[in-house]
Amino acid sequence: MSTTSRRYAALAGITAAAVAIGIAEPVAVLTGPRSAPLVAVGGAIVDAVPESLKQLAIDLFGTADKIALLVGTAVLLGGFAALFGVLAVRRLALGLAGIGAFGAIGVAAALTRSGADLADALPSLVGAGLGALVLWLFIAGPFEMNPWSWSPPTPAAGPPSSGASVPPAAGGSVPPAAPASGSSSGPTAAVEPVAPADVDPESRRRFLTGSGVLLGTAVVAGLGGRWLAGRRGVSAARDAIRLPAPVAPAPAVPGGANLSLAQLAPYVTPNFGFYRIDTALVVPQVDPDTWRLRIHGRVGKERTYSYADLLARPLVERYVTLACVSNEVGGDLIGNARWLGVPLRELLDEVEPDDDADQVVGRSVDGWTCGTPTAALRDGRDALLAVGMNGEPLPVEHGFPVRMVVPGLYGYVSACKWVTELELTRFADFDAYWVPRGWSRQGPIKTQSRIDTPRRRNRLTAGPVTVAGVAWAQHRGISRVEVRVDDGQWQEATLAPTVSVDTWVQWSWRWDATPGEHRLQVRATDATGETQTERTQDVVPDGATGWHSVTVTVR
Ligand SMILES: Nc1nc2c(c(=O)[nH]1)N[C@H]1C(S)=C(S)[C@@H](COP(=O)(O)O)O[C@H]1N2
Ligand SMILES: [Mo]
Repeated sequence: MSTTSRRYAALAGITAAAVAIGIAEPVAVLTGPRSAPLVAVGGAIVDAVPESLKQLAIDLFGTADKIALLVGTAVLLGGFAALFGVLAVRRLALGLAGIGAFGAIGVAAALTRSGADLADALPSLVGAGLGALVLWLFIAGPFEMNPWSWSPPTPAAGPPSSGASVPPAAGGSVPPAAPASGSSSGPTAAVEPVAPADVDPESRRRFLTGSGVLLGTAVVAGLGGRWLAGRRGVSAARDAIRLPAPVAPAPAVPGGANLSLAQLAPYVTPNFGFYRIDTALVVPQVDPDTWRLRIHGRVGKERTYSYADLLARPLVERYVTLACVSNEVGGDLIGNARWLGVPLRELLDEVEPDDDADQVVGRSVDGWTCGTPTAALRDGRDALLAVGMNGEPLPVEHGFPVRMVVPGLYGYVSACKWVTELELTRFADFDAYWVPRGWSRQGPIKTQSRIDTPRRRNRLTAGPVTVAGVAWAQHRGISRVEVRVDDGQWQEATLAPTVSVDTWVQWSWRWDATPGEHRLQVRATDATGETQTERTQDVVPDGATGWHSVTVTVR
């Protein structure tokens, strides 16, 4: 097979795959975005890949890891599709089998997502069916496009797929030697395609126009489907919500809590800049009108609450700093917001948990789970079933309509977004999502500190330089932050005021910088008197440790 024919064949395969995936998107508008094959397969990959790989993806792409995964999946798929096209020229059944296999993978992925029903198979089925049709059109159908099935003048060597569509007159241009180079692997094998010079220009034009039109259709259908799905989302319902005022408002942020330095994270993280971590490839769209929270399991009285039930209760508002266990030393997977919600303690009191129910499993609408110690939800800390974030209904990607927020615990064991179920159980009986994937059952936040300014590439001049950053030990509080330069004496930094022990605190230190390269280091001590350990530990299994350092050059 010539390189040129192989390229055409690959294009036919890619076009077929693009049609399959593109057309599946508008179908998924009916069956739900998670049933679209690309998202379903991507989601299955997210759940299946080893933790180390996932961490690598977060390291490489940060919070763009999902886009990277979708693009990666699409590129890989394109490669296979090209291969199927080439195979199809040799034997159509092989190409069709390839598309069928991928359709089956799409169906399997869509059906094994939690909460899936049979209809979720539809986008992959329709897509694979149309993809197969396109491949057939190009390779052997009425739209059959040369060059590969070019019919040599001698009928004996004619491939079975070359039909009446080959213009007989053009046959005269085929050099008589061409059939001699043909494969002899049986009646279904295509003859070795002729050189590009022998391609019927009419046929080639038709081929390129056809694949161009189909590729365009696939892109329009794909993007159109996504757009439609977005319009069917819950942003309109969210916009219509007016949250009641809290009966217990958050304490005012004390003046000076925010040092307002250019590179320093603001004391309150705006919603648009708040880090986002979750396993959801498409953001769950949960209608607040039909949303329910069921609290059940090892309880005396199982209860179910609606969104209106929650809003009718006395709401409290609290600043709580959320942190991700995957945050590296010096990393930015941490943010502080003002959360409005119902104290979880009150809801748990109403269901009367059994004494041995030491774990509360929060379950999201997409099946993700976290396991929180029941004690942490009942010991008086401000653990909330949150409906508001910084004065707005929860942003959709931060868990709309309702999520959990628990001061002092990493998000993976406590901060269930799109929560729809709380199950009282025991740690001995159930492992939540990340536990079998190598993470610790218990996830108390470790004392940490970060230098936000100066940064490595800043141009510094000798003289006074403000070194500043944040430190956190949620629910214990920070009592001291120290900085040192080039392994010198630890110097005590000034702590800015803070709202409560549940949030981070800004700190600053005046450095009399001298010319040369210097290493700045920071460490914090929590209110129990324990100083952050120097020992470095990776984020797995229960959070990174070590001192953050920044090396700068002063002129
Ligand atoms: N439904 C759901 N909730 C989730 C997660 C998830 O994957 N799915 N990830 C958790 C993790 S690991 C963290 S750190 C926080 C992050 O919350 P944010 O995205 O609002 O910052 O959400 C938690 N809640
Ligand atoms: Mo996390």
